[in-house]
Amino acid sequence: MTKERKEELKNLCFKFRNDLIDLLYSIQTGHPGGSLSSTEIITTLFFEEMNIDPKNPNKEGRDRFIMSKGHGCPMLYLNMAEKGYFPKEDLKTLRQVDSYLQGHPCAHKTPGIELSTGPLGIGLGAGLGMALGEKLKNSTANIYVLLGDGEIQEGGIWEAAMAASKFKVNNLIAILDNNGVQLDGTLEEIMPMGNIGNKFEAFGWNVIHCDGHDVESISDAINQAKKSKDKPTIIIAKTVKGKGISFMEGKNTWHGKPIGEEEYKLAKAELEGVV
Ligand SMILES: Cc1ncc(C[n+]2csc(CCOP(=O)(O)OP(=O)(O)O)c2C)c(N)n1
Ligand SMILES: [Mg+2]
Repeated sequence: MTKERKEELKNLCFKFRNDLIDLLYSIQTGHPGGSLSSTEIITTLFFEEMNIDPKNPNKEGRDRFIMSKGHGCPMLYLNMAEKGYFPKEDLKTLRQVDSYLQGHPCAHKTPGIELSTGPLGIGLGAGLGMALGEKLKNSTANIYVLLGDGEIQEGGIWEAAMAASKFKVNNLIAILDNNGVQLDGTLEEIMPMGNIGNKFEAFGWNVIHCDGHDVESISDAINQAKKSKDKPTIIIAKTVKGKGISFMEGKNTWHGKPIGEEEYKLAKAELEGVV
């Protein structure tokens, strides 16, 4: 990745963080923590790596993105609006009754959403099905599944992991938003996951580690994943929940709570200090 391109993507991520705070403050609901931790992952996929066409969201042979940790979708919507899937103007309807931008992604309502999610643990199995389907069509499309680290405590994740290695779906690329925090506390407090990379390796996966807040590190990991010949890949992206807003960083209390007026002012001042 050139220095210029890296700078462009970093600026885009900065803008998305800023817009996210405005948006979630304005609607007084939504999930800041897990949206902020996946900013660079989603932006690298949508603006650097994925073969997609917002003007033709169902195009044959397109890459797929599944937001398995569905609660983080405000960041996904910001990326999709910037990309041109729907008007930016509509973002302000987020999580309102009758909006097509629901608090968890809805494939029936929103162009470009490949799978309705919200109940954790379903995205990897669905992604495996899509990966197999693409292989049957001799397509070169890749299926990307964004998982939360609390989410992988769901049993269905490990059933999908077993089957994915059996079926050798090298076009399935899971990315783990490894922020170490879930809804009610840290993973260590709630359900320690031990060495997640070793667990996936034992299930027959190709395991790659990257810095989940460095667009170049994420992009390199994805390009390495694309070279896998006969194994699905998991990219374990080290992240910080609430990244970019100091008082939200690493705090499960910011998983899903409305941003108050003072907190909003503090967050904005902090973001403005960055530029
Ligand atoms: C099956 C299921 N159980 C519980 C929930 C409620 N819930 C929503 S988000 C969340 C925590 C998820 O933590 P993690 O996967 O680490 O997400 P992140 O830290 O990236 O926000 C929980 C328990 C849910 N959505 N689905
Ligand atoms: Mg987490």
